[in-house]
Amino acid sequence: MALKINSLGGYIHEYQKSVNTPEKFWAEIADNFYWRKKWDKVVEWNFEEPRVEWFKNAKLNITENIFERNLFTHADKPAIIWEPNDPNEAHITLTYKELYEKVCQFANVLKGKGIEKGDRVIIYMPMVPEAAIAMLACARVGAVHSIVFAGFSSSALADRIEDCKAKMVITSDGNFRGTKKIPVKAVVDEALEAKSSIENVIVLQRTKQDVTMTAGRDTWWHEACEGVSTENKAEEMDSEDMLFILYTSGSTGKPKGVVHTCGGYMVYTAYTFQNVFHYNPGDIYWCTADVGWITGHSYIVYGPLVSGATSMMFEGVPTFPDAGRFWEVVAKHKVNQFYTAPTAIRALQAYGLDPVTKHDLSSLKVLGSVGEPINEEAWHWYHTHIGKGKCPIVDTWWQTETGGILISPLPGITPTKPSYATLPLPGVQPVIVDSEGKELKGNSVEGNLCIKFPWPSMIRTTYGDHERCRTTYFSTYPGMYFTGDGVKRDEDGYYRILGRVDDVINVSGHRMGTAEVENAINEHPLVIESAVVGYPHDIKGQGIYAYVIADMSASETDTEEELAKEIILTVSKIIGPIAKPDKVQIVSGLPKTRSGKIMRRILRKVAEGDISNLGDTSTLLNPEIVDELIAKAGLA
Ligand code: 7RM
Repeated sequence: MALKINSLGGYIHEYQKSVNTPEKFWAEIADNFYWRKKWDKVVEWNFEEPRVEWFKNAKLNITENIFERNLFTHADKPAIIWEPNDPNEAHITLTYKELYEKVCQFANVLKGKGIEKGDRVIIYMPMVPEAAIAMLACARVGAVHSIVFAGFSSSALADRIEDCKAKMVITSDGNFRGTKKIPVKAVVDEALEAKSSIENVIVLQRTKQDVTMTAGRDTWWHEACEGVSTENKAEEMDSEDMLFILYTSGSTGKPKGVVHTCGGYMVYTAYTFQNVFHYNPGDIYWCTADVGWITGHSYIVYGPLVSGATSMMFEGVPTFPDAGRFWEVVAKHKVNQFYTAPTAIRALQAYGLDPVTKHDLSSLKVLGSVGEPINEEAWHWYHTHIGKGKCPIVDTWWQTETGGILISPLPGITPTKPSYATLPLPGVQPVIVDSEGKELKGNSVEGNLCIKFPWPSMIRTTYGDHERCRTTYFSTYPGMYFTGDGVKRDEDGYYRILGRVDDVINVSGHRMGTAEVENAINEHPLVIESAVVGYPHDIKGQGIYAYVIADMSASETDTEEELAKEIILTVSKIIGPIAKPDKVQIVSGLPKTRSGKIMRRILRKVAEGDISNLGDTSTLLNPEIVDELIAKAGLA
């Protein structure tokens, strides 16, 4: 594919072309893909409704671009190399031909279970090749997959099933993670206890732990595949037909179903994959994300596989059997591009260099970072000790809603700068606005990050509620997509992402709405009111700090410590362990304005442990509460 930019001049040229003649620019890139029918118009859009259509009336199937288009040249090349949790278990390599047959077979299984184009299918699975097979089989038959990260609780899973009215769940018996065996099917069973739209559950056998199979509803994956043909003709999809829904947290209590469509998503993820990682044929590429997040969708499965790349999938965790596991796997498979999250780098940094120097990392060429701002210290450690000073770091900024990477260095081509995502990729037009929505032009400016022109993989709608898409992303600054992130453009024009400016916190690269966590806390019977804020955390980037007003008199037995523990358990049950507060402070009140709004700024300051600059608290409805907060946080 002639998609790769090879020089700084090439980047500048492509960037200018993408701004001056975007339709010509994207048409030339899209020409490299296999379309059953080409588009009538490259892009049609307005950010008022919003309505965004790319490659209008083109017909395709993304899996034909992965398989049929490449089979003559790629049949025997590895598509997926899967490394299991336990290093003593054998790894699995699936060539493009083998993966193709498995996808076709499972596509036939889906059809046999009555799944048709447009039906929603929930995937709730560990990091095994079958998770990718399930995704691709859905895409093959035109079903819309919605992956729910397997760490979410049964009630979070049930909410998502209900929101998209899914017909099927694909899951596994259990999940190996480090030394743990986590029940997965049992969580699905709990989610399906109440009446739901689910007709069928397909269960992959992975851990061989005991599960209950419900007759008429549940089928084992291997039994469902027995005797099923490995030939399947892909469903014809419109460029703007839905490919998948992925739920993500925002500033309200209820996660939104971000909708991505077929044509633009395919073109953009493949284009950015090849350029940002500088992937060359024969390279082994490894992204450590989970397929439950957008990074797994775009840069483990779709981007790499549409590009004919070899994509590694890892089932385990960075610290099992020891903190050298990532590096052991890099050495074992001679990984060339390695893509992970700052939280993982910081966690491993804490174990020192022994686990690193034991392994031969000389195959590495490019290192990537994603999910949260990477602090300078972690950047340097990654650069020096993992990349041995010779691998460019691509700090990739993007979101579930953007579908693909928007701001990132191109390795070896454009400069890097520690803690900077640096420059927009071709086709991306960022603008910085102040709180009034005035564009801040020129360099050395700081404000809110918006994008003023559409790119092919951008969000199309929030499932079932288009108005919510409009108000969340397109109404704050009319005519622009608002990212929710603060940003600085430095004196050289490089972008540095400063973090969220809304009520979203980023815990270990996972997005959590503070309102979502508050809703969960409020489910505890003794809780009257709660307020959640993020605070700086050495490893996770941000930790979760919960202030809780509780009616202790309603219960004789609870001490504050016991109550805090119960609250943490409640959150774990309602959302999942990733949303557990790191600190719970029981308080008698929350600082409020006279109109009853919680002053989160004060709560954030106390959580940070910084009580200088609390500002004028005298206008509060209850100024005395501030002293109590400070005293209870041990800061007095
Ligand atoms: C890919 C992903 C999106 C939010 C985003 C930012 C933060 C992501 C970076 C980053 C600084 C980065 N999707 N974020 N990447 N902040 N530098 N390179 O993470 O939807 O789960 O999260 O993550 O705040 O808005 S996401």
